[in-house]
Amino acid sequence: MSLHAVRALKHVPSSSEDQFRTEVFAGLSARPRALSPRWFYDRRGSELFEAITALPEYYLTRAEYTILLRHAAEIARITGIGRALIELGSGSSVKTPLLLNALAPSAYVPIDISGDFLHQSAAALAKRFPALSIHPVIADFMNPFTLPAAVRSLPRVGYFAGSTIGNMTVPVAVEFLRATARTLGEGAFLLIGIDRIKDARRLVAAYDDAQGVTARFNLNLIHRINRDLQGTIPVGAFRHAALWNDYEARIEMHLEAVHDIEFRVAGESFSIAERETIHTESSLKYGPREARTLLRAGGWSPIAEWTDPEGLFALLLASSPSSSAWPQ
Ligand code: AVJ
Repeated sequence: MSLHAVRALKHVPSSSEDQFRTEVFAGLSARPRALSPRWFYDRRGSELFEAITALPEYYLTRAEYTILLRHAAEIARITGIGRALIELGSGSSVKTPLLLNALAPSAYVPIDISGDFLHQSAAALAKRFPALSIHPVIADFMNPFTLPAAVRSLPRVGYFAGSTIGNMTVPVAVEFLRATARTLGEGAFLLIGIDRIKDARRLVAAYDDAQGVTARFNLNLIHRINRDLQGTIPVGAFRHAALWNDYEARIEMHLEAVHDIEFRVAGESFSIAERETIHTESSLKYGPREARTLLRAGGWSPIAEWTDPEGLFALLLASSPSSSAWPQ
């Protein structure tokens, strides 16, 4: 590379800021307007999400924790101990130790797109589990990635917590599951948390809590646009809206304009009319059979599942068939 090229690169904004601007322009120009929920998670957004997981209305994290508390030993009896544990989208700090204790993995591979967060949580786990060999990988697990050499010869179990799969459309979820099956290889297990369809009021309350933490989480996206993309959006002109879309079986979060607004983002002008919304997140929910069908479509065979006592949330265990297995 020539010196000139190196200099030029220094002035190119970081690729993620570039991508953020491109997606915000596209999302605000589209109809309906929509932004990807992955932009929620700047530092403040990650803190707000942590606060959400402790809310009385947000049952998901507590339910999954309860399931692991009660059933981790049984999970370990099925998978066996000593596998490599590959956590997709790590940082579920409270749940991971329960699995580490039960599965006694010979290696732990947390995978996350945010390097900062990844190294911070890996360091915390290293303190708690000094004998555990930890190999953090910075990657977007939606794209193919290679596992660290240290775990290549070990049998694997993947963990995808929190019903994060709910943020994906069904075709994207299927593609993700297939890519994960390829990465984890033959004879692997996948442990995946999937939130269930339930009473609409219960669902909406989980995404529109009384303390307004989820509202702040949603509105933080406006603050982020203003900060990172020199936006002039009046934050008070938007309100948080959460609704249950029964036909699509998903919770939708929107930012709804409370009056007509005009603003600029990175030099571009935009206008939004009163009551128009920006769709910021979809969180798909699955019934028991639908969840199993989703896993099968993604190349996995469901073999066991557990729920919390109220049946709000499910943790499913699936296996990736070895190539010699005849489909049953
Ligand atoms: C992290 C995607 C599982 O959809 O429940 C929580 C994110 N959004 N409250 C979810 C979220 C609003 C969460 N996931």
